[in-house]
Amino acid sequence: MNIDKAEVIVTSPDRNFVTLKLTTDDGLTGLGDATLNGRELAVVSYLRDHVVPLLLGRDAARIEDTWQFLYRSAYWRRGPVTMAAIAAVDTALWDIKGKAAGMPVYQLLGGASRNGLLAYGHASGTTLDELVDSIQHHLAQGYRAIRVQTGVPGLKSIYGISSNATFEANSGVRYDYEPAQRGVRPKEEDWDTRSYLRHVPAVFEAVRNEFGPELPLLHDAHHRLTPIQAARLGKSLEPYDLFWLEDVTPAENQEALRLVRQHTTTPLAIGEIFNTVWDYQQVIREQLIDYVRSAVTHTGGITHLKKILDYASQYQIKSGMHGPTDISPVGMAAAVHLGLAIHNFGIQEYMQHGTKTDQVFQQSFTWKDGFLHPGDQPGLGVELDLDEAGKYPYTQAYLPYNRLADGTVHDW
Ligand code: GCO
Ligand code: MG
Repeated sequence: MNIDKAEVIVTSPDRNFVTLKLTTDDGLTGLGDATLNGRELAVVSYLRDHVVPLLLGRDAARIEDTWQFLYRSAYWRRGPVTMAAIAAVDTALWDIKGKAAGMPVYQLLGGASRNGLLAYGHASGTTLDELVDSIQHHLAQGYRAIRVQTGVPGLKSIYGISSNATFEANSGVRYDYEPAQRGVRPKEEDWDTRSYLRHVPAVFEAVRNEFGPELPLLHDAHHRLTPIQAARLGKSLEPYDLFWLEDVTPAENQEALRLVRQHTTTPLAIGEIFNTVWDYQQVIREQLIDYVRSAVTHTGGITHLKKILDYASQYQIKSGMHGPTDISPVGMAAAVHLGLAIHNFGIQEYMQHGTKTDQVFQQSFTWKDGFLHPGDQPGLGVELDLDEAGKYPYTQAYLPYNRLADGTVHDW
């Protein structure tokens, strides 16, 4: 079962996606997600120019060996572009192995450890009324855990707040947030940490008063705080019993979390921009976090993320895999198979893709009563419709960035 064909497919139904499709000489196909939001074509080149020539003729059954070969033979290691490319190959090979065995991928990973995956959705509002409406809308759809992002008085636009009218019109999905904007320049947003820190606890108090103590609530600070500011936020949110507080400090400095940890019992999640187990070495060993945020797509695939999560399990740290819409349905399916199989699953982020995306990628994972299940198709259970994909050529898009009032660039 050798790899006979390797195609890199770029499509932009509701947003850009990069997909690797491998075909074996006995006709099996496998898909892998290689989407790196705002830097998509860098991964396309890495795959097309450097990886595809190495794959042709290789034994498709040798997943671990292919991973080690691509990682070690490049000499230049780690980094989001490399790890997204390796992830796509790895995921496609798991898809093929599942199809060859006639089994869904989660069976190959040890079988189901639970009936389904608790998933959280993104509620947001510029005002409290909008936020409450957005939470109600998510609950009505079936979500049983909610990420809460709020506008801050005095700031024009801020991470995590959906501009509903446009998003709904474009994709059919209401009240979900898509940060990448199509265009030739990134959008500039504004930021003020003191206003944010003053405003957020009052919002959580209002949300708890409205929705009661049971509903799991999450919040993403998106890398914006210093360690002492993060410690203060965690402490001030303790009365509202958050499921997690995410990315409180810039992810590059993992030691920062020591200080945060000393001051608060609010659970911490980090890792959506990490790409290997080495990024997690300290935060797992020192038990500085409670949830691993990585996606299969950005962390070298199922093979490598499973190793990270197995390591985390020794410290009672659980999964909280990244699942915004910039993870394609292929990347989502991979996450759902992995999450069903591992023992230390925590929660799965789940933003629904738009209708065009669902036409390009035929998916068999299901979302019912707030829980995801990968389904029982052999492999990952996702197929790519090449004709549909061909209708939507790549469109340049950038993530926004931030400036403070005096013009200084700040973490976004
Ligand atoms: C999340 C993330 C995303 C990222 C996006 C960048 O928690 O879902 O923070 O919203 O900003 O994936 O591409
Ligand atoms: Mg995040």
